[in-house]
Amino acid sequence: MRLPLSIAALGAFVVTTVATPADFPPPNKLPASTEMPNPTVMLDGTKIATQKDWEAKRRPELKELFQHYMYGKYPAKPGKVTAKVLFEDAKAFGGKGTLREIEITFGPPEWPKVYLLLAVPTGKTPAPCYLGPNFQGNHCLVADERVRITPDWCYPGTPGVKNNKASAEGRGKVLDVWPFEQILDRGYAVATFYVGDIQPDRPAVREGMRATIPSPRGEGGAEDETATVMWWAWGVHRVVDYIVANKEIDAKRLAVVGHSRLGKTALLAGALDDRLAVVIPHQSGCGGAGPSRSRNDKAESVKRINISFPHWFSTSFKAFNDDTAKLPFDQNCLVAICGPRPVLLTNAEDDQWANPSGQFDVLQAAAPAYELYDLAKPVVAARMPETGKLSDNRLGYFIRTGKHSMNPDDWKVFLDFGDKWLK
Ligand code: GTR
Repeated sequence: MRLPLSIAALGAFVVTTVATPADFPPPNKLPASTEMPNPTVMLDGTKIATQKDWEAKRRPELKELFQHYMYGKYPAKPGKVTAKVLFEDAKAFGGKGTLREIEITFGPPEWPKVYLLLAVPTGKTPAPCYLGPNFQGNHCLVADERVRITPDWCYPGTPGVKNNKASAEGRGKVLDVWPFEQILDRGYAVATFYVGDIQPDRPAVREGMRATIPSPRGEGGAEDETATVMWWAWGVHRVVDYIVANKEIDAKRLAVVGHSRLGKTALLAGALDDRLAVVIPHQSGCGGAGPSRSRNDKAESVKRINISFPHWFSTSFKAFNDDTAKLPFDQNCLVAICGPRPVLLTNAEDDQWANPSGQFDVLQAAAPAYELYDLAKPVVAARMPETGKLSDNRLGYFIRTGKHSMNPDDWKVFLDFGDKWLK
């Protein structure tokens, strides 16, 4: 069945003809390929040769395929997004910026709200902005005593968290993951929210946005309808709804950033929303910018991630645990959907779990879609750049020494990439 399908919900605002999920075969009936599928070849084998056909046919098809087989359904966009400033400090960070916490409300009153911590550089508005979800809770990221402490489930190991509950002990204890001052110093605004506002990271508990839909519970806590990474990406889009209406921010210059599972989120959020001008999944690994068809035996596999984190991806993704060759896409196709917007994949040598070399392969295998556009060439480096050296092509790459973390050195690279592509 091929139907005119409105994909407005995916942010593309065009009506086009694409295969509907009803056309998609069950996983065991899909053709096998040990190579990453070419993003410019349709599911039925038709080769896409123009930017127009890419945007009208293949890009929408890929968005449907990723929802159907991996992340679950993109939820409807709420009708109205409203914001309330909870506090403001116009002389934050020694006068370098204005800091606010903003309560963002959408949907019916009983739905979760997002608490956005936003800093805007003094005298430099409208400013470009880095935005994304955080693991720790806003109160850990800055010292201001007015920042709200989330009552929701929190990650163990976070400063001040006991029995998965945050406390004032964590205030200002994690200053280098989202280094507000460093970002302001470079002339950018920064906006982040605790990811648990949208969906706390535990399977099979009907809380957060998961509790708002009648989703049957999948096997082992997997979500049949919308999986957790998709909810997180959708939450990022609600922040974008607010940000683009804020006159202090330049709506055309937004970069989405996330680390690890939140890097998976950043990539998905970027792929599904053109308002995000630059996409930076940091150490995102399997289910993010790491290939599902991995050749790195130190890297996390699809099977392993599906067993460890059954709720991150949809039930249908489990069908590929022992046969990733059947996947009708690989993560290169998710990067391709971001095109022609710049994407930067950042990694660390000791973080083989996130598959740094596989991510470079993904970047190269996304290039055919970018090459449909009239862009400066090459869109991607010919080989992986040496450690510590940023390849700032439109499909950019960076690897540093060290381990799995997000720190001010990484932010220097994110900001350098922004200076090239957002200024
Ligand atoms: C790991 C997981 C990775 C990555 C990481 C993180 O345990 O296997 O895929 O997401 O967690 O988010 O820190």
